[in-house]
Amino acid sequence: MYIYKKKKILVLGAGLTGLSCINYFISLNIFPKLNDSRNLNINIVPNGIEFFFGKFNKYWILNSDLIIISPGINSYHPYILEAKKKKIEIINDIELFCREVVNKKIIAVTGTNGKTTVVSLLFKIFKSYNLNVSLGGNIGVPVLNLLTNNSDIYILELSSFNLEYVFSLKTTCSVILNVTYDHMDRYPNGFYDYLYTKFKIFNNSEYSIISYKDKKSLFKNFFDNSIITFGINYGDYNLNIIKDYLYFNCLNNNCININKINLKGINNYINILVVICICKIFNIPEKNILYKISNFSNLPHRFNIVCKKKGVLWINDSKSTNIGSVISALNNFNNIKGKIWLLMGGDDKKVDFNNFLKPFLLNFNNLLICCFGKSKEKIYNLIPNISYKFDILENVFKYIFDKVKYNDIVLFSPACSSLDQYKNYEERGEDFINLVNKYK
Ligand code: UMA
Repeated sequence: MYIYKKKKILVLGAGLTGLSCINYFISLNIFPKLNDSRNLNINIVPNGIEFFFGKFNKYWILNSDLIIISPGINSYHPYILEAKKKKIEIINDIELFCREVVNKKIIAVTGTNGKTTVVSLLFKIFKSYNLNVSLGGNIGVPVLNLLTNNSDIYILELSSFNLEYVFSLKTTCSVILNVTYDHMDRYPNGFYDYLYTKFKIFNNSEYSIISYKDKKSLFKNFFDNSIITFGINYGDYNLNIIKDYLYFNCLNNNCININKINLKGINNYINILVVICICKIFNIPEKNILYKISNFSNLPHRFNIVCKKKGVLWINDSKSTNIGSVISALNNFNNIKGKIWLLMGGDDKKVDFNNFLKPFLLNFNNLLICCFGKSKEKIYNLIPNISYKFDILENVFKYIFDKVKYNDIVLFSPACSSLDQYKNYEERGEDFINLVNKYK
């Protein structure tokens, strides 16, 4: 039982997470302070809460007993570093949640890509089996808002930011789907800093699930044999892809026809494998699993075919905000007849593209890269002889629309965050769709 009364509590960040924390404390009859470095509309502040908007309040930060930090706030901010030096306790909303739900089953899913697809599909399957289940976290519903559901099982999508300040996470099942370079602007000590943060998801998990490939490479010194692995052709839970069929070693009725499911692409087939693995741990009948897999529509902006017009395939993969996702998208086009027009750009989050992305792109002899936005120079300079640069996405369309030919693919998989030119990846994806419809 944690006692918060009499503590000087500060909630940092007044977005979805911060406000859910404020409401949680108010429900305990505790009134923390609220601080956000942006000038926000004061109407969002609940009655009785003292707030400070416009900059971080150094005095408040360094004179608190407990700071609840939002995921969007950088741990390397000088005031946060100073608070850590003063040994002020810093936790996040996930930690508050875990302290409340000690006797419930938690499934926690992290990974650079695929988290939302996996948790959404899992949630649908669990619901179809009438389990009392809730879904939240990075997917958009702050976890503290789930407490009132009083569920038996909580499915949590956790980003690396969510894992930074959580200490009491205890799960039935934790998964790292994949780890590739991302968010290097938040992890100045580099990739391993990001990797170790993700690894925290296994600190207290009954079943730890990870890809066979990542276990052998990235995490080779981390595990004993208790881990469950998954992968294509290898791993405890494995999948073979033969022509139009997915063969799963873990299903009795073991194959799925890929023409009968909406989730497309190799990465999505792996996501399905992970979902099956978790469902098996929870003893969900195969008929529920297979029925929901066949009915599940791909989520928007994730490798969605916008249209095929005059033999040209236009694909919106705006959710691709890192190297791993553009590599997965391109992996689906190893043997195509036409050209691949790859549209990349945005805020690169200080990730180095030379290490993995450039050698991968060089494998394709039919690739043309159109780069735009803040990172256009950086992307252009990777392979200048096949690249073109533009300020905005519409200029890309003006250039390519009369050059694309039958059998070509236009793949909008930006590999960068959208925040330099758009509100979010959804707005960027809508822009792409509108431009396809305008120029096709
Ligand atoms: N803020 C500051 N100073 C800063 C940074 C932020 O004051 O230096 C303030 C902002 O002004 C804003 C508030 O903090 O008012 C925003 O907080 P936040 O960025 O932590 O965002 P929330 O609204 O709380 O949303 C968060 C997640 N955001 C991030 O991780 C950046 C949402 O994930 C999540 O859906 C939500 O909690 C509910 O749990 C979004 C995301 O982009 C979708 N996630 C990243 C990703 O998927 O790549 C990790």
